[in-house]
Parts: sequence; structure tokens; C-alpha cells
Amino acid sequence: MKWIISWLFICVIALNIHAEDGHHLWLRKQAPKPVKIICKGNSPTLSIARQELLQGWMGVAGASVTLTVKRDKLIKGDGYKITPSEIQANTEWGILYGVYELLRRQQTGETVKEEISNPSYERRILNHWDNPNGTIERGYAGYSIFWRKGADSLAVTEKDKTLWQEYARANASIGINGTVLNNVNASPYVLTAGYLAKVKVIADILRPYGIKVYLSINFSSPAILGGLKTSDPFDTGVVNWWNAKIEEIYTLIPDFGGFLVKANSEGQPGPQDFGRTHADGANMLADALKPYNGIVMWRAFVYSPEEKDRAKQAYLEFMPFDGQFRDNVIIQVKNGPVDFQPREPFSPLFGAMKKTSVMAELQITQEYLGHSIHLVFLAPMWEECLQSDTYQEGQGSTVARCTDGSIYSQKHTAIAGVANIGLDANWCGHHFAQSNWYAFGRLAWNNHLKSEQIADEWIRLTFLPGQAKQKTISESDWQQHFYVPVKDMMLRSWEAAIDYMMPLGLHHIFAGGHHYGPGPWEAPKGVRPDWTPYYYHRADTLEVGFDRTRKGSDAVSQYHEPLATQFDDLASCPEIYLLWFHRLPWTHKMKSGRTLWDELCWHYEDGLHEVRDFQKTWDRAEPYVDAQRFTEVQSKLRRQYRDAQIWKDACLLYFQQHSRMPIPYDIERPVNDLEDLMKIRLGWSHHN
Ligand code: GCW
Repeated sequence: MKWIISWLFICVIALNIHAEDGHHLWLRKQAPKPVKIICKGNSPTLSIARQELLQGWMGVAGASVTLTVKRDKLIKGDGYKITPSEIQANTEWGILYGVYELLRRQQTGETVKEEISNPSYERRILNHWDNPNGTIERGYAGYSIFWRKGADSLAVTEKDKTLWQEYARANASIGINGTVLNNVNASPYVLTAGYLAKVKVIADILRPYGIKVYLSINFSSPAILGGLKTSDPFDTGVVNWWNAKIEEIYTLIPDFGGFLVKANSEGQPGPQDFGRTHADGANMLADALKPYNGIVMWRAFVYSPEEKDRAKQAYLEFMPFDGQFRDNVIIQVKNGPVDFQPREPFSPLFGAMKKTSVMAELQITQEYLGHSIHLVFLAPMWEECLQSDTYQEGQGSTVARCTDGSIYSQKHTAIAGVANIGLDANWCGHHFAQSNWYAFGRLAWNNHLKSEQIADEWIRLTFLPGQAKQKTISESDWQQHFYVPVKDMMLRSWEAAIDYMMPLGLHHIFAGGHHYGPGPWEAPKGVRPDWTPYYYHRADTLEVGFDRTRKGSDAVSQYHEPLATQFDDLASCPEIYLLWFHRLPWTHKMKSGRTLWDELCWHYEDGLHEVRDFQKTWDRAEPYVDAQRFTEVQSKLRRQYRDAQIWKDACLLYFQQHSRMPIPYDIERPVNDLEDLMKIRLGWSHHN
């Protein structure tokens, strides 16, 4: 008996050793070749650089690499110059980034000549929506890696430290250099001594990897924590309180990055509570942070039930203050004007605020794109936004160029991504969701990178042929049967999700609260109208869509010409944004010659078929992947298909009640009844 138990034990250990749970992300262990490193300096960051080269060198065996920290006019910020045997940078962090780039090239087989790479943005920041009790708002990968519930919430274990170091390494490897450790719906208590002591420990671990920590703050902290009567930014007591708090923070963490603020948004306190403006609030904090080189990232995510068109409010509220913010304030603007919907046109604030630093906020966590259940590669969405032309300073004034300092001189430039990271072994809940963390970092470093290149790198780094189930595969076999179809699947996945959720410019037709399943039938009965899908689709027996043309809410006029006219005019409005800008009869003729109703049906159908196809692609990939990741992704795809079917059935059957037109007969018939779908929606809130 005893030996059976110990035999079983050995088997479990052996299995564990070979278990491929995805924890290594895109940084997989391989047997390195010997390399000689020539480097004069000595520091924690340079030691990491050396160690990474020693444990990951896949170049010529016995080669030597020289690392030199030396200024060069062509190298900017933490950029670097690399050749196959040299890395030069202005800063040690630049050396580290150069090391990761060189190793990445060796692994992906991309050649290196002599080249300089400079980051597009000075600050490349993750925003964690982690609460002090360990839960994560819109997080689908388990609890927070920083905070936890209960009495030991502020304790720091060795396990925590290891995890934070792995986290820092992963971020540094893709150029991320900042992290906001807590939710923008901020608890004031993160500024108390106990939390700050823990923030210091985290900062100390992240520092050698070039990562600064930031905190989200609650604007009412002076009243809640300091016992003051007010948190009015013009009150001297309030100003003194912030000054003292900021001094306390910098005494602990001399390179603390600054604050992220969600103010007067979705019930959060802010300067307007005291009759002051966004500029008054942001500037007060900016002045207090200035002596320490800290910055304020002030969010423009504002909307209220009074505004007739939610999509217009951020622009209306912020444009009047253009030029009034301090130079260490950056206005943080979500990619679209509403809220991280499956597809939105870019926010009209980009490029329009010409005298204010503006940064984009992207959402890596898939709040509106299938949580950690659906396989959706987000790089194409971000590429679409970053490469959108705002025309603010003539043709070519893309969102990327309006925010990275190429067009406007901004004292600070930055980009943020809402993190999808949690305690799950694979960090992100879905193995493919790791590609979105990767993509954010790569685009933050180079906002002109193509999605295809990002997918290429990520697949090669994450699914090494050596880790395949079938050990005898050749490189070309892997290339043809794994790499090509999997890359294709990733690149099609965002459009597929749009098609089975919200095609042709439809948006926010999710069931309330959880933002996972469909709820187009939800109407404003006792609920804020702008929190119900009806507000956004406005379907009746004649028409569907939100009229944002000049005759409607006139949101189109917030865009610079020729866009305002292009969006306003039905003939030139891109069909991907059709129902975002126009309210149209069901019988409206589309470019394809179909009616709007038929076209809508076909999009839902195509989206669903795409997921069926992804299942086949993945099943065919089985020999090329380790068993654990294969099965886990396979199971998620099954769920994705079932839920995509529900999306299609729910939307078509619901909208059909209005259009009163038949679903084209070449389309697969719905398999669910609308009444059932309307009932099961609540069950979906606890599926993660
Ligand atoms: O997308 C919405 C989310 C909220 C979030 C808010 C925001 C953190 O549903 O959960 O709150 O946006 O970005 O502030």
C-alpha cells in the first residue's frame, strides 16, 4: 500500500513538472547557448540584464555581447541601439529593453542588423482595477496579485514577492514601465500607512525592472482619512493634507509615479462636488506632486443621465479646459467616446485638445468582449484606434501621433491599459488572453506595430515547437499546421466577436451589470436610461440605431472635417459605424445590395460560423500543443460557440419583433426561444 502511495506521489510530481499551465507566458525556458557578456557597470538592473542573456541566449554559441550605458543623440528616453553583439542605451532600463529585444529576435528567428528603437510613449502603464479586499472590478482571472481579503491583507509573503518579480519581468520584457496598483473606483484607505508600507515593498521589487508604481486616489480622502470638513481643492487645509500625504509617499518611495483619478464619474467624488472644475482638482494635485516629478492622470470618462447623448459628454466637459491644465497633468481618454464597446469610433477628444497632454486608455481585460471565455485578440482593435486619422492638424494626424508628442509638444506622453491579470496560474484566465497583455506592451513601445507582427511574435514565443504534444514535428510542419492557422484565427477573432455581438455600429446591448450576455430587450423601467440597451439601439418597427448626425444629437460635429461630414453623410459613413451614427429603416439598402435587416442577420451568422471555424482550427492544432493548454483552450472555444449562438438568437429574435422581416432562409435557424433567453440572462453573472 505504502509503495503505491509513494508511486502515485512521484507520478503527480512528474506530471506537475510537465504540466504546461501557461504561467511562463511568452518567456519560455529553453536550453541556452553559452555567451560572454562584457559590461562595465554594476547595478540590480544590469544584473538582471546579464542574467537574462545567460539564461536565454539562443544566438551563436560562445559569442560575446557588449552592454554600454552611453548617451547617443538618436536614442531617446529608454530606447536602445542593438546589433547582434552590442546593446547601447542612455539608461540601464534601455539596456534591459535591448536585451529582451535581442533575445526575442533570436527566438523568433528575426534578423538583427544595427537598429535604434525608441519608445513611442514615455510612460507605458497598466491600470489594475484591483480592490483592497482582493477582488478585481471586471477581472476574470481570479483575485488580485497585490491585495487580499481578511486580517493578513497587508502581509507580504515570499510567494507574493516571487509573483511580483515574475510580473515585473514579464512587463519589462515588453517595455511596460508603470503600474497603477488599485482600482480607479478608489478606496481612500490605500493612502493609509499600512497600505503605503505594502506599496513600498511592491515598488522595491518592481524598481530594478524599470517599473514605477502609481496609485488611484479617492478625491474625498482629506475628509474621509484626514477628518477635514471638506475636500474642496481650494481649501488650504485640503491642500496641506495632500502636501503632507504626498511627502509621506515620496519618503517611502522616492520614484513614485503619481496619481490616477476618476472624479465626478459614476458616483465618484470630485471637485464638482464643491463647485470647482476638473482643472481645479487636477491642478491642485499636480502642484503637490510637481516637486517630486510626479504626474496626475485625470480621467475623462464622464457621463450623466441628463446629457441626451452620452457619447458627447466627455468632449463637452473637457474641451473648455484645454490649455488650463498643468504640464504634469495628462487627461486619460478611453479609446472610444462611450465605454470600451466591441467597436467604437475613436474618441473625438484625441487631437482636439491641442494644449493639453492626452493619453489613451485601452482595456486589456475583456469586459465587453467575452471576459476570459472568448478568444479575442485585441491588437487589431487598438491598431484601428491608434491609426485613425483625426485630421486635427491635417491628414496623417492619427490618434497615435496626436498622443505621442509627434504633433503636439507634450511635457509627458503616456498610454494605459486596464490589466487582465489575476492569481490564475496562467495570469489571464484564457491562454490567448495573454496575447492581449503582450500586445498592449508592444504597442505602447511602438504605436505603429502591426497586429500581424505582434501575433507572429507572440505565437512563436508562447508555443515553442519543442513543447508540442507530438515531439517529432519539424519546423516547417509546425509553421504550416500550427503557426499559420492559429495566427489567422487570432487576426479574425475580434471581427468575429463584433459580428456575433454588435455588428454594424450597434453598441451597449449587453444585459445589465455583468456585460457578458445579450440584453437588447432591457428598457428604462426604473433604471437610468443610459444604463439600458434600448438607449443605444432605439429599435422600433420602422427603424434602428442612434441618430448622431447633424439632425440628431450632432455628435458628428465633435469630429474634425472631413470626418464630421463623412460620418454625417449616409453615403460615406463607414458601414462598421453605421448604427453608431445613423438611425435607419430596416429596409435601408446596404452596399452589398441587401436590406439592413438581412445584412444584420448575415453578420450574426458569419460571426457564429467563425467561432465554429476556430474550433476546427484549434482541434487540428492538437499535435502541436501540450495537452493542458490544448484542452483548456478547446473547452473555452466550446463555451464561446454556445454563447455566440445565444447572442445571435437573442439579437435576431428580439430585433425581428421590430423589423417584422424574415430571417434570410440561407441562414441557420435560431435554436433557442427568445422567452428562454430572456429568463436565463441572470445565470450568466457568475460564470467566471
Ligand atoms: O466600463 C465601465 C465599467 C466600470 C468601470 C468604469 C470605469 C472601474 O463597467 O466597472 O469602473 O467603466 O472605467 O471607470
